[in-house]
Amino acid sequence: MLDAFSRAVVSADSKTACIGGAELDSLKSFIADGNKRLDAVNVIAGNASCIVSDAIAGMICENQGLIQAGGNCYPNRRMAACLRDGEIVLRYITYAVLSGDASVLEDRCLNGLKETYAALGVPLQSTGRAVGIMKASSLAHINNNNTEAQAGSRYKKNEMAQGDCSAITSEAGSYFDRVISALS
Ligand SMILES: CCC1=C(C)/C(=C/C2=NC(=C\c3[nH]c(/C=C4\NC(=O)[C@H](C)[C@H]4CC)c(C)c3CCC(=O)O)/C(CCC(=O)O)=C2C)NC1=O
Repeated sequence: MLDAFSRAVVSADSKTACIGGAELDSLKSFIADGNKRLDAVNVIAGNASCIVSDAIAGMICENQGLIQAGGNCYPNRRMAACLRDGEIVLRYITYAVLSGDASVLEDRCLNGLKETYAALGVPLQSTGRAVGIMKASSLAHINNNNTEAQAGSRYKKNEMAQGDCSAITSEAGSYFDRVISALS
């Protein structure tokens, strides 16, 4: 498992080189923008149960066969496993956002997941859709532009500093995209 710092060390060591200019510049911005990263993690983790349950509900709403006999969210035991998997995926994404590196997500969550799902008959496309909804909702939370229209009675305005979140948004988005592509 790597993070932005250990990744720089591993990459320098593989070239038998000292940590140099470009690597230090990228670490400098990692530190300078650290509070944005912490806010992003906090806002996803703090809204995780809402983000997960909304995504699974949305996935089922669009494909109700999932909760009928023969569907992979039927009976409740499977529904619970699906919600749990949504939480697992989102949790590993928060770890990746925190460390600025996807390896924790790749190694501990995605490695072998597609094969596991294939063996269990868990539909990959539906999982991808749920992850896509979690992505939209998480990125809205990072940018603090989640709305009452989207969230209904569960709407919660997040208290955090306003600023340019474009870099952390696209980085966080890339971790969701990794999950989707690992499952397709
Ligand atoms: C550390 C990381 C980690 C991951 C990622 C993980 C995933 C994981 N999901 C599983 C099952 C499952 N996963 C789902 C998920 C879904 N079904 C659907 O229709 C939806 C599309 C989707 C939810 C979005 C379901 C229904 C099962 C149970 C399948 C079965 O027992 O038939 C299983 C099989 C064992 C079990 O049931 O607990 C594993 C290992 N476990 C882990 O420890």
